[in-house]
Amino acid sequence: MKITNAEFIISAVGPAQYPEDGLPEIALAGRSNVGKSSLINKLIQRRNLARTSSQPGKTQHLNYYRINDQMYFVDVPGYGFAKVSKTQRQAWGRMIEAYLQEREPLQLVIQVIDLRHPPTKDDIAMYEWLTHYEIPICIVATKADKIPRSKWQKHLKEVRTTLGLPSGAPLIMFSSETGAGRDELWEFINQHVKPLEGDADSELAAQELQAGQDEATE
Ligand SMILES: Nc1nc2c(ncn2[C@@H]2O[C@H](COP(=O)(O)OP(=O)(O)OP(=O)(O)O)[C@@H](O)[C@H]2O)c(=O)[nH]1
Ligand SMILES: [Mg+2]
Repeated sequence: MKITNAEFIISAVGPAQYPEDGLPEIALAGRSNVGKSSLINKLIQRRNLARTSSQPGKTQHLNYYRINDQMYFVDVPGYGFAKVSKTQRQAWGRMIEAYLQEREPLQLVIQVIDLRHPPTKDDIAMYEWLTHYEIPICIVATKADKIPRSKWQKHLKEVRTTLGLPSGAPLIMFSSETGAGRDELWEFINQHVKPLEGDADSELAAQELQAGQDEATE
């Protein structure tokens, strides 16, 4: 996928601030510090567009990034972050749940988990919640560079078993450090996210998306 344009749009605190142009949205969900923002940066090949940090809980709003004027990546606050007040955590929870359940342009949730460890209780709860609401989901197991290649399969299997992923459910291994899994994830996105229909611009965007896909599969 060739990224011609990637822009930070807004750090939204609620629906009133969500974009209104109807472009498809892909949300990144996952535990604090698991590597959601780094994954966005790697996908769009910008070093630091999405803010990353070694301190968990940095991303506290829904951060919108517009990619090639075709889609948004929405960086969702990490779950399981203990160092904020309970009230604050509940407020975030409500906003995120409402967003995930009701947001019309949302076409895909990328749930990011850490390949090094078995999915946590929070990961499992999130996965079950998303599947319960029939939200299209792709599991991405990141930080693959942190474990030896010889152990990848074993860890992937553990992820599948612990989450109870049905066979055929998408699970992609990733590393924001090395870029492993980047092409595969773009291919998945291009196959599963439908471009906005209706005007000449988006027709063109659809063609470009297709071209990007062809490029990725060559
Ligand atoms: N080695 C390695 N480190 C990574 C990878 N992805 C993220 N990290 C590191 O993990 C830490 C957290 O990454 P972030 O991308 O900020 O995580 P996040 O999920 O956005 O965190 P919050 O916004 O706090 O929820 C940073 O120190 C990153 O450099 C990866 O694939 N490999
Ligand atoms: Mg983040």
